[in-house]
Amino acid sequence: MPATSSSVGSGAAGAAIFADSDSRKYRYFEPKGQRATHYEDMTVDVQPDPERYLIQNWIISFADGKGAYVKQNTAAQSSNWHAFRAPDQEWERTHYQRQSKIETMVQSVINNARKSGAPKTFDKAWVKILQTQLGAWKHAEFGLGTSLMQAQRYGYTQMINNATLTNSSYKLRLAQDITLYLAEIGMDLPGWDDELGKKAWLEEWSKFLNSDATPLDQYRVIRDLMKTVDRDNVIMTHDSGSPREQMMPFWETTKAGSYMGWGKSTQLGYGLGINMGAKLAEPKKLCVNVMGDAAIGMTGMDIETAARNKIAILTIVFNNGVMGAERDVLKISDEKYGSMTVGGNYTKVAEGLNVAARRVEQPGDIVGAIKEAVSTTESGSPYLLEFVVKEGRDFSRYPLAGL
Ligand SMILES: Cc1ncc(C[n+]2csc(CCOP(=O)(O)OP(=O)(O)O)c2C)c(N)n1
Ligand SMILES: [Mg+2]
Repeated sequence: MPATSSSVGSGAAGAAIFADSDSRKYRYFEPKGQRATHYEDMTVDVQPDPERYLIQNWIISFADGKGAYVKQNTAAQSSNWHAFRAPDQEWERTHYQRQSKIETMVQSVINNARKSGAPKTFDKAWVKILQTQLGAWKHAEFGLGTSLMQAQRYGYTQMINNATLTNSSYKLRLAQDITLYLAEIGMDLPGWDDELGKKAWLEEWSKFLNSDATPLDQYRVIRDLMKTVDRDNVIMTHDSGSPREQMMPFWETTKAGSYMGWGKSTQLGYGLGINMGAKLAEPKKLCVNVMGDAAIGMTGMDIETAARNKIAILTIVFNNGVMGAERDVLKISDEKYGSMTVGGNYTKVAEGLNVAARRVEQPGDIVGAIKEAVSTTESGSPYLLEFVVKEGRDFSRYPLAGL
């Protein structure tokens, strides 16, 4: 009779003796070598597969019946994906270990160079190369990293996804390492200008940041907000969706803890709660959440909580009448059901929930409205500022589908 946990009375490993308990063979997979490597132990069969275990086929599938992971997802083909092993055998732990080793190495190279006074002997031409060429290289690495990250979505098995992702992460890390390295050595090199890249980038974006267009440009609102509030005494946050993409690159913090950036695809509307939490923790600071119209649609009634409890937050709504961030991914449902369309008048909603509010449509009114909103929060009441904005899918990042 086979042993079961009830016949044995314990589910602990080793509590029962099975027919093959003493077998020295691997039950689920054949290791490449004599023994399974740690990598194999940790990654093989992490993803159940209809060809091996899921006799009922994929438990989740797309509307057309296509399973979650199908071989056609990737142009790379194999007669046996199960046998795939990444040549570098990387998984999370080795990945973090290697990265931390690299960081330590970079840091000690810099420390040693500093100790020996190396920066003073740097050739001028070499400094130029570091500043411009090496400085440019980080962008290429970043681009490769984000593209690889995107590519893994189309991988067939998690073994492939894992291999692609760890390598993508190395690319992003290298971009970051170059940035940090240049910032670090730049401190020792007279005349070093690590603002060069940033200046060029801001110039490229100035037409949005300084836009007088109507419907308003989100970047113009962010620029004016940044100029108007006392950035030393704020806690900013953004919601999921385009507002995150718009705020993250351009909001310049002046103090640690003054920006709560969060979430890849976090629940829309979450920022409102985060912002109330921030205000409760730091009542003297101006706490601002920048959210889209779909985002406030998810949780917006909670501004009444803020009014009732005198949690004097500032909610900024970018009303573009659409779920802009979903433009690439909701094509069919938008054609069939108009699912992208959202919107309404959030100023009226706010007023109905006892929150003072103002709807802004003209660029010249932005600053005045922000000042009015801030002074209301200073008097202890929440405020909602609604900006009527363009759809706005112009993000400062490499184009990737889905947010
Ligand atoms: C509860 C929830 N539903 C769906 C999503 C997926 N999602 C991410 S962004 C987005 C649209 C955001 O629209 P909006 O808040 O209006 O911002 P916009 O991109 O239009 O500026 C959706 C539906 C999510 N993150 N959370
Ligand atoms: Mg929207």
